[in-house]
Amino acid sequence: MSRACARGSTGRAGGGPPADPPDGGGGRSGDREDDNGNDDDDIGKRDGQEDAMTRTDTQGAAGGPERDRADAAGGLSRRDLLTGGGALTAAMAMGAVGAARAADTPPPHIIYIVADDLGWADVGFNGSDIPTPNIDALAAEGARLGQFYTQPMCTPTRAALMTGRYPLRYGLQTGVIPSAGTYGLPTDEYLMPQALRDAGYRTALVGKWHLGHADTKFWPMQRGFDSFYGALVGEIDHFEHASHGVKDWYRDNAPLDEAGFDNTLFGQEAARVIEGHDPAQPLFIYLAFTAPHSPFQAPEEYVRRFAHVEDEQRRLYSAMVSVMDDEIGRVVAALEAKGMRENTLIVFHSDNGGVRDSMFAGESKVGDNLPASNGPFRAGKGTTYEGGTRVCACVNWPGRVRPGEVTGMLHVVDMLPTLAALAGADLGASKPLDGMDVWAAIAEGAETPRTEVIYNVDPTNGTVREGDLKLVWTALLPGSVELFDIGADPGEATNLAGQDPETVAALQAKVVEIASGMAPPLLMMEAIALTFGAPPVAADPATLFSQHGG
Ligand SMILES: [Ca+2]
Repeated sequence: MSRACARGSTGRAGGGPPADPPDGGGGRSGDREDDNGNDDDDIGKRDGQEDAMTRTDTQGAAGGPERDRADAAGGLSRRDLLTGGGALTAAMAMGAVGAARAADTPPPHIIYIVADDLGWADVGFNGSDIPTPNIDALAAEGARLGQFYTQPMCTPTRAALMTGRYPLRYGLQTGVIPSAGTYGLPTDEYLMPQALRDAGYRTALVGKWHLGHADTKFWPMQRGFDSFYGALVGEIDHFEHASHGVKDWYRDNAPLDEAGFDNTLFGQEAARVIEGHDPAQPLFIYLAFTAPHSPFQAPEEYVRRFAHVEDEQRRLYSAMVSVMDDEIGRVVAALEAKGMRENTLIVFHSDNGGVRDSMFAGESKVGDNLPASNGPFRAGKGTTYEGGTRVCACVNWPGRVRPGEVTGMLHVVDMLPTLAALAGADLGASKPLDGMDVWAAIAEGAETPRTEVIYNVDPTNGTVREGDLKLVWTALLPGSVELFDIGADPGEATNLAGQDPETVAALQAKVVEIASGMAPPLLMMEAIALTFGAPPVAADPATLFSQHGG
């Protein structure tokens, strides 16, 4: 079992930053030792099959008694998996994983698409009445992920994706970075674009970042992206490209002033990047739409498509989803025109569930009749119920991902080690990963190696799942304890806590253990600093007593 797998559970072996953290430009440092003093040659290599591709000397030459015994039994010995002599057999045994890692196969281009606050049931492939033919085509010809989990909100999910680590490890487990926030994803984390760039990829962020904006050290091009086009904060006016009247629209590190609906511009830009790309170099585009996040806005021609939808918010929300779907179609067409489609892995998922409580809609004013649908799942964004964390998701790579539904548990932290293995990227500079390589589950429908999920642990809530049993422990007074059997009751309708106190106690102990090791939430630390460290703000004399006629 790889180091990543061994640490894929609640345990976080070791800790502390790498001896030589990557610099802001994603520079790659040399060999280093891991927390246990081991050379890092194997770190980031996920499974036996990778060893099979690369090792030829660890166990001696292929052959000899052990190999003979395995051959006689018609099976694979451990040595088969550890020696170059067993590479072909191991690749066959591992199916697409081995195939994807074969030396004569170039690493895939990767288009990683994230929607913002999209409800689980708001894509055609999950039964929506909003037509999403382009996304549906990716899902139909690829793997639909039936239990793909994210964090409950934007910033934490994006951080988990970039790092392969739960946000509670580095202080992003609570809330999102607000427009007034000064913190960001800590710069000693080694991010997906750094790893892929170090492996030879061209890396482009098109869309929303939301991992730090107040200091340029947090910006995307300082974190591993070769180019950046889009917005830094979490919520902008989709036409004005501004938050609270402050422009938030950039090309690379320079502000940009242009007209247009942001999600249309994102699709156009991604297509432009593809059109201008030399296919000989692997390409990574992180395409992070702002649709269908509030404020609910869309170009008029899209709103007209949904004139039959009576509710105004649902009409606008549907129009936003439709724009995103069209733009995904534009991107796929650009890949086809460039002859890149066959070797391009496309991932699509939402960053969290649809909003079902206006408290989590963001800074925009929204009406009570919230438009997103999470289908059978309880609640939505901002909560650790399934509606907030189990998101619509699919993965497509022609000929490499077997069409069908993948039913096992997967988490967004798994995507970094999974993509790194496909890309031949080394994660030796990463801190201990929570994610694990889940490619065999995605590509072949193999059993997922993930047996548990930490939905989140922060000072207000601890939610963990082992197997099908999920504890939702709300610590914020007056508090509540709920236990659900997700397999039998995915809608979380029946609280089993009273019937199974032993499981509750065991999962609570686990939450407490995780909480005792977590990093302090940066949002709360900033609030405390504001409380005790900020200069006083004097009231404007012109407004004093104005309401009292003074
Ligand atoms: Ca979001």
